[in-house]
Amino acid sequence: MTFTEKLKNFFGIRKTVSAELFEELADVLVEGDFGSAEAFKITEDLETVCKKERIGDGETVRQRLAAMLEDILIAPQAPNFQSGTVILLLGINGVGKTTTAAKLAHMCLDKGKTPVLAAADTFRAAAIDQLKIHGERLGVRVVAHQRGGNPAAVIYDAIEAAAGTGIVIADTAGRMHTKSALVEELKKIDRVVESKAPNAQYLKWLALDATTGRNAVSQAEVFKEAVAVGGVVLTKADSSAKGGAIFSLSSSLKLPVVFVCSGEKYGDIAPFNPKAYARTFVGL
Ligand SMILES: Nc1nc2c(ncn2[C@@H]2O[C@H](COP(=O)(O)OP(=O)(O)OP(=O)(O)O)[C@@H](O)[C@H]2O)c(=O)[nH]1
Ligand SMILES: [Mg+2]
Repeated sequence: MTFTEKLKNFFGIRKTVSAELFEELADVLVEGDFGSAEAFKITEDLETVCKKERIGDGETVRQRLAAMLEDILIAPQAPNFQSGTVILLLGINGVGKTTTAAKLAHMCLDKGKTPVLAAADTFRAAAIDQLKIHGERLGVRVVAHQRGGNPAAVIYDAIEAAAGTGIVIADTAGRMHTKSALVEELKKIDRVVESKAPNAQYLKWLALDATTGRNAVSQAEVFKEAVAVGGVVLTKADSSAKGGAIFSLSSSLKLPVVFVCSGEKYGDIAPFNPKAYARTFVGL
């Protein structure tokens, strides 16, 4: 049973609303990767509202919960792919950074923009080739150096290649947030972009795997602290993730989800919709 099914069942069997329901609900939310303090807070607020409005059936409680959850989520600003934008994708290993870079390039093409992919994962030769293959398929220029090269220099060259009109989409190497040397390297990349394109719209997005659970919050904390990440791309949302950690990104870190990816194809990316996310979370 997926978490959403579990939550759906939880409300389905409740014909009456009692204090126990809210206590149990807090536990269920924690099981769904909600932060525990947040789970207790929201169930308390929910209980207050339900008492005040004399709500007596589980289904209406569920509707109210969905509305409260929606209110927690920060609505992202629709990204504006204006000319000269630099997008830096970062995150831990295997979360879908390279795939997302290709999806964003595809999206730029759709909007009549000229993307330039920067192969700033110089760690593995295969990573450079992976991006080149996407570039060939999409008909998008890929700026790459040799394996082992300086990732900041790759982005520097990509910014030159985009010449202020294209949109640079930089893939970076997967790095554990717990490895400080790797996080330092990211800061260096960030400084180079800031000084090379001081007036450009510069978007730093953290790719987070939807199946990660509470660890997503730790990853976001570290990367936000390091380079002031401004948004999250939630990947692999097609998997049966529990998804409660996303609420903490908004409530504790003030970090909006910008895009949600739900498959491996170029078109499997969509702007984050807080209402849909909150409703799906509770099984509506
Ligand atoms: N189901 C699903 N799979 C995805 C999604 N995004 C990426 N993948 C798959 O996840 C795997 C890793 O994707 P990559 O894009 O290579 O991830 P990465 O973050 O660049 O990985 P490293 O460079 O090794 O750190 C690949 O098999 C992708 O096809 C998604 O939204 N849904
Ligand atoms: Mg990659």
